Amino acid sequence: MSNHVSEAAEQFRPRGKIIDIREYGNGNINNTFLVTLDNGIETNFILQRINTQVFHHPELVMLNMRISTEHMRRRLQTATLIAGRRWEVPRVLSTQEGRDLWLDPDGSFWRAISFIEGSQFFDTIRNIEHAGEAGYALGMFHNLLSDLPPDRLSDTLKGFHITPLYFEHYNEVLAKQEPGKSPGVDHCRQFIRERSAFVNVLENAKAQGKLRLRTIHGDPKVNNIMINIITGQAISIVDLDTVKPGLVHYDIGDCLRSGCNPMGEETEQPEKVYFDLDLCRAILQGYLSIASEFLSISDFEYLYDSIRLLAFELGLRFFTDYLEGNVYFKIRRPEHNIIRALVQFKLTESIESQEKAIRSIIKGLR
Ligand code: GN1
Ligand code: MG
Repeated sequence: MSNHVSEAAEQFRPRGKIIDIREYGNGNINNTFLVTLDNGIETNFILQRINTQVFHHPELVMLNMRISTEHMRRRLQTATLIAGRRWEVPRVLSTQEGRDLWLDPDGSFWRAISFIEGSQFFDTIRNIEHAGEAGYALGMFHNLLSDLPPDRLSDTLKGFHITPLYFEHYNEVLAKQEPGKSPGVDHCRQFIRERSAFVNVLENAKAQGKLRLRTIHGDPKVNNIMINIITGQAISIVDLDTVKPGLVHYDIGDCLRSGCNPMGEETEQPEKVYFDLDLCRAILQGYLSIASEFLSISDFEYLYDSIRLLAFELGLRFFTDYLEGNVYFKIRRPEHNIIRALVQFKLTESIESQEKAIRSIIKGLR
């Protein structure tokens, strides 16, 4: 466990005695812990050490989190959106000095967030109902933030989901050092080469004014969607580090690339990966049931591309990180990032081979 974790937990402890701290979740960037308190009833909170190699301005990350969560909570009080449903917005917890962050003696930043009690997450979608709930959760999130002007938020991660910039960086990494040859490396390089024009699809549409910036989540993968343990309904979407201005297409694409891959993004068997159309339909249905009102015709036109692009982009990011010596994503073995890349590229291929069917699902839901 990281240094200073118990000391950090003490900074945010509202009331009660800390009885347990354990590593929690499967994040690729920050270190996350679940802290359990004994304060009559057992309660938990989430404690995280922010990876400042990735997030250079943790204070702006926290400010974005404050602005967006407060906005969502205000909307929830007036909205008629959730008739009969429970929906929770994670709360930022303060230190005893009233701050959002605690800086430990080694220079690490810590922050704490409320835990959504009575909920659990899954790394893959279990069934059609779960898929619908995942889509609903993202739609709910976009809906609650649809009237928060994106320029109220800072750009806390420059270039995030700007695929042409990832592509440029990939080419720089290649130019610096020719990677050794192996079937995996050769396959990835060719796969990327064949799609070099496609990387611009969303950014071009943005530049042409066809798609506009909104407030987005940035990372709405399946395991960030919290499911009510009893009812199976989605009750929250967590991991708000990347809430910032962006295209909703990044979110929709990311949610689908994550949700429609029944093998999961951490599978060791890339050859078995495929994109599941039934899950795709259910996620989109859940999403559109609450989000279609603010999507334009041209937003719909780019949905297919966003699904294909976000799978491809994540593969490109994993592969680049592999070539660069794993400087961004945490790994558990040396080949981890190239296997992850192969998984996303196989998923991309499966999306491409089902283009017609995916477009017709989208058309049917408009
Ligand atoms: C990272 O740390 P985690 O697991 O929440 C990454 C996402 C990727 C995801 C892939 C800030 O998210 O963009 O989709 O890994 N987050 C950042 O699992 O780069
Ligand atoms: Mg994240």
